[in-house]
Amino acid sequence: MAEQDKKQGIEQIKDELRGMREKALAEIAGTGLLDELMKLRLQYIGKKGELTRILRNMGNLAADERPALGQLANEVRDRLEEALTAAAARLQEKAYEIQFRQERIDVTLPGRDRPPGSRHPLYQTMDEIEDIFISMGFGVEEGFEIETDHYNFEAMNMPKNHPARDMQDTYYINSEILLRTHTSPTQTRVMEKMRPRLPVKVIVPGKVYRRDDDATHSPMFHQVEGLMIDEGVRFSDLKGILLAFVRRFFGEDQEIRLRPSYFPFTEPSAEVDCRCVMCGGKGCRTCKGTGWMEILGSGMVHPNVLRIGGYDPGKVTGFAFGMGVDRLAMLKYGVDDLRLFFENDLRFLKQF
Ligand code: 2U9
Repeated sequence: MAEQDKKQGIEQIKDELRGMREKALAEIAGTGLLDELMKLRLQYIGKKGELTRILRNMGNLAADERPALGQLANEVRDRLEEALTAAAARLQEKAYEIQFRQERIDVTLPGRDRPPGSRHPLYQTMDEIEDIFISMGFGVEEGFEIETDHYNFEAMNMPKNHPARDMQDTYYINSEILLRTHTSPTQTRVMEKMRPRLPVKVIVPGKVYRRDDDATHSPMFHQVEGLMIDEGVRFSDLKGILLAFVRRFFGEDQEIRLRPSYFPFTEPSAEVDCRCVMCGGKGCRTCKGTGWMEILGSGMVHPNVLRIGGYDPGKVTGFAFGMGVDRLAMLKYGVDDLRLFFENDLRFLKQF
């Protein structure tokens, strides 16, 4: 009788295992969520799960019966493990499919328009001026916009109380430091760096500052200044270089005219005119009927300026010139208000 009980016991447990297997397989097949699969794994074959609970009754069985039950339990565990793994792979595959569908990029959509920028007309003009002088053997140097009183004025033959200092309404930072009113300080720095080597042949483009603001004056504007020092440099060299420049910049049919002038840092000095670009020299509103437009200042470097820069005015001579880039750009492109260059309205800038 006891034997019969045990027989029933083992068959009962086996049935229970098989029942559990079928129920678990159905639930695994039925779930659509990875989270749920994890729960089913714990519920059926986890340490505290169904399988463990059913096998707890194995204690009542005879030792020789246990292996057969152990084998079935292992088969059931392996079968469920296999089903769980397969289901997980299937669900992962489905999740990827959804993710790929959501993240799909339509490569046939038109691209976003990013219109290219362009160089500012003032700097196009500056580049052009630089290229012309580079082709004639000049180097290009950019100095500091914040300068000392010494380099901006003293070294340019304008000692304190010199009347020419009034002509240049200066932004002072303190009594010795200022915003440069011309690019000349850089030329003196170049001379100091170069000496005693010859020739010195350099142009200096850059921003300069003066307290001024109307249709033809801006508190910040642009200059290109040039300097050439060597033994035997003559006024005719200056004239030749400037004529070559004007012809390259405004056209090969150009002429220049030099008028005597005064600058503290050159002696003699001359203002340079070229034929009016609007009327070609016939006379119009732009040139006030004269047929000529003023475009440059120039002269032979003053002996004091050479001396301060470290060169002996008894041995070498030099010429210098200065031009306002903003004014040249206005003339070249027929712009009648300087302020257009500084407003950065794209409707204006796009025309260059
Ligand atoms: C050194 C020696 C001499 C530079 C020069 C001018 C004449 C001149 C103006 C033109 C239009 C300034 O922008 S503007 O208003 N410049 O007339 N500039 S000679 O002379 C120098 C420079 C450096 C060492």
